[in-house]
Amino acid sequence: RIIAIVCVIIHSANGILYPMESESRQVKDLSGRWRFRTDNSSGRDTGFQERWWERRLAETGHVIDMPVPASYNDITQDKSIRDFVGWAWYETTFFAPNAWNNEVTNVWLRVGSAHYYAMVWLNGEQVMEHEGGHLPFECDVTMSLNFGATNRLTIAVNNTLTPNTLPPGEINHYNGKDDYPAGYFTQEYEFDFFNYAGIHRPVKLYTTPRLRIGEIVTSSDVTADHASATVHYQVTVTDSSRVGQEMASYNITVVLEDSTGAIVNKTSGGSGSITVTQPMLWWPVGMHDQVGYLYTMVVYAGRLGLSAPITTDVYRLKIGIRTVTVDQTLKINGRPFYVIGVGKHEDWDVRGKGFDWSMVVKDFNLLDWLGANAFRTSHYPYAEEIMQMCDERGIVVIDECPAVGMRSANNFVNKTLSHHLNVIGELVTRDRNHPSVIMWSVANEPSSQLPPAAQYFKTVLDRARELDPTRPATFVCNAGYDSDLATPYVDVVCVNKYEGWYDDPGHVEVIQKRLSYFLTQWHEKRSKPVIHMEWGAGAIAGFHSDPSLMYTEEYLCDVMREHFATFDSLRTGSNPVLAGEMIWNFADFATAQATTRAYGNRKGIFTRQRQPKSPAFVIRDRYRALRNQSVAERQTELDLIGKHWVGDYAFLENMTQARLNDVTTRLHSFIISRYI
Ligand code: BDP
Repeated sequence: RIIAIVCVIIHSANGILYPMESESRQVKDLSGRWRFRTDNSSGRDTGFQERWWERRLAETGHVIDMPVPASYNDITQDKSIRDFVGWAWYETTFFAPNAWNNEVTNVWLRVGSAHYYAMVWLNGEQVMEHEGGHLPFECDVTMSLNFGATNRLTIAVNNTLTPNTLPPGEINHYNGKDDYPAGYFTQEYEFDFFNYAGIHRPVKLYTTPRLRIGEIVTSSDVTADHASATVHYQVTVTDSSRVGQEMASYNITVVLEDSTGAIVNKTSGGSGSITVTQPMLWWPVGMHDQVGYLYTMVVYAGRLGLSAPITTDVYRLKIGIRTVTVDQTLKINGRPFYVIGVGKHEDWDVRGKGFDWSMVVKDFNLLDWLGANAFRTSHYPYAEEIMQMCDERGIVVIDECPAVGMRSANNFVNKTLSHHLNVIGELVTRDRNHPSVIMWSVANEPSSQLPPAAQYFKTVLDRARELDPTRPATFVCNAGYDSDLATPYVDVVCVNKYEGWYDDPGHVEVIQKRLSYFLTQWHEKRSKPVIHMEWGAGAIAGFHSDPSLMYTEEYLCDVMREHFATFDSLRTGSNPVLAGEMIWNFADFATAQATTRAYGNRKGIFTRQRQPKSPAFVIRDRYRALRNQSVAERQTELDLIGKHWVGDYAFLENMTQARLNDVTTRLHSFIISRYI
């Protein structure tokens, strides 16, 4: 058997603030070149029998260099490492400064993510265990560190998927099949991306005072005229030096600063609210000229001293003031928001799913080049650094759980459900302060036509809304509108359909009729806004034909034009069917090897190396036009109608005549379409 996973989760999902430096906190990044070996024993359990964590990994056998963060699969020339299933062992050493060794400092070890199951030892002592890739875990390692000396950190990760992991998978053993090699097995899964494994995000040490800020939860309300906002907050403080003793009275001060660092307002107490008059709202690209405006909430925590409060911890959290609501359509700050986005993957050459700033910044530049205003973290939570960039760049995020490939009834059982609820807890706790996150997606394409799916998804969607009442929740559906059982519980209907590809392959001439029928049916059936979350076609860069044929760049261009015509007929009017569109996929990506995949999935509008295929220019024309149109409309609405025509035309003076004409024309047609 390959590994029975038995464990106790030691880490706490309760408060997992991103490690930030401040006057009371230091961060030490352990990224770099680690030592690595796979456990190739037939049970993959020699590492546990021989207790590899108790000595230097090099003493247990041959070790190789392995970068962290990175997936290990594509780093070497060794096929057995690319396709390895089971326990892979990592080790690094680091120095813990003496300055950290004092009565008032705690040191935390935080793993940004490790796929799929991870066990962590520090100097031979087990300190953590965590199930699930894509989300961080951490613990207090103060008592396990050698201060003023070298420390050995060992992390074992196991990429084995079972019917109850998220995502699920299965190990197929070929025992008794004489025509296969002895002990042969394969890992199978129903999702369409390669199951990259390893330590995917940075491993960090950070210090906090013993009395520290553990958790900050924020949300905001904005008045209809946008003239005033209220920022609500809740701060949890913990004091590890006083566990089991009567807690001291904490002093918590919360200061809100604008983007220049000027103080907007301040208050004190563990929970409360701050009023902001004339707030700078957080807007996504395309809705306003001021995109991604962020305030900084500075939280000071300490004890009440005899004469004055003694501050021990300071944490700065970037927040955006904005609301998300759903009625007939999706609204940000009370204005209709139309999603023009992409489905993505964390997937790059060589490093696989490993976090890499060059790739991340490049992707954001491409999103801007495209004119996109959103993406979905298909099909798992992305790195926190990516979420921070979305906040700053005004890119809206639909934040997804790693529940993809739930295709059989044995995925909808209590064991999976309880893990799913944990994952939602970890995800919401990690991401709820990001203004860019406008909706939770609890799964992608589960078999929601199966009877257990109804109660299952009601439970997980309710959990998401219970943990975060400020955002809508959904899952992405590819069951039929007449067979799905779980969309009654979503706030926005999100559907995938590949018209012209999986449906009617090669027949672009039927796309408009069929797609329009399909989306309208969903809208009528559920009376909720609909986002077409995945559509597209395979296009291999450099394949050309006219008339277009499947797999050529021209074919995807044709598929796009037909979709755009349909989308335009459904996104306008007083009760629009469509609230958004997301092309699948931003870039080509690695998948499991299959006869239906030619060196991965080729539906990207960019190659895996991030070069544009010709469809990228087609979509760019559309997204940029929609984005600009929407800027002009919203700006007009805010600046003119929002002020009730009271004559504040100062902003017009700075416009060129051409821009003025443009705004005037758009304003005219906008008012006619919206108000007359
Ligand atoms: C959809 C899945 C997505 C796949 C895509 C495809 O949600 O993960 O990559 O199909 O087949 O069904 O390209």
